[in-house]
Amino acid sequence: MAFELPKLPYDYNALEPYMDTKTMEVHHDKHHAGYTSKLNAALENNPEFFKKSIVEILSDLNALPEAIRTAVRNNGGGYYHHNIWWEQFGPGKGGKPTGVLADAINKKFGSFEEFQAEFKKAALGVFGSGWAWLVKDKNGDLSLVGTPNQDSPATLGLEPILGIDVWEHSYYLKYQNRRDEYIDNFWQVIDWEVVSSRF
Ligand code: MN3
Repeated sequence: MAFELPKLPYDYNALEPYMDTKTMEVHHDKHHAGYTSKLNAALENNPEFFKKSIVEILSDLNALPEAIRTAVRNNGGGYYHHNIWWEQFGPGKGGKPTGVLADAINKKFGSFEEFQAEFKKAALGVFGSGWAWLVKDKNGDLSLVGTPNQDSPATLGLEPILGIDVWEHSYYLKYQNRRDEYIDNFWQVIDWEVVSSRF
């Protein structure tokens, strides 16, 4: 059973004006689709890995034959991260987290606004392509990490709660070099119910 590209859970234009339609089309139908097909191609001759979840695979890259390890690290990471990416947004969302996630954020960062500032710093601090993440460790503690390329928090034993894709393909058509504006607008479309459910 090959890995499948999930359908976008809303229309391509649903996150306008914060994420533009053209970027959504290319990002989902070309980039995410590309990671998916390249992941499947990499695993083709080692089909036993299709029985594992993508998180299980990324959590133990050393279990993979060396010849396909880099391809799976890159494309498996890309596949997994974009699955998380689309799920965490929705039209008309935004606002702030509530409940236990809000409490944990306040405890760790002081306030939601301070968390946003630290998250932005992490996202701006990723040099070149990569992601910034709010993650949970094995003790349930929150922290922020930046990961280059498609390297995964899963490989570090961390669970992603919220991620921002800072590859240029995620924002360049609309924002060009203005990564900071893209990060500021990212909050407008976050579905905190989905994000909270990961915590
Ligand atoms: Mn991307």
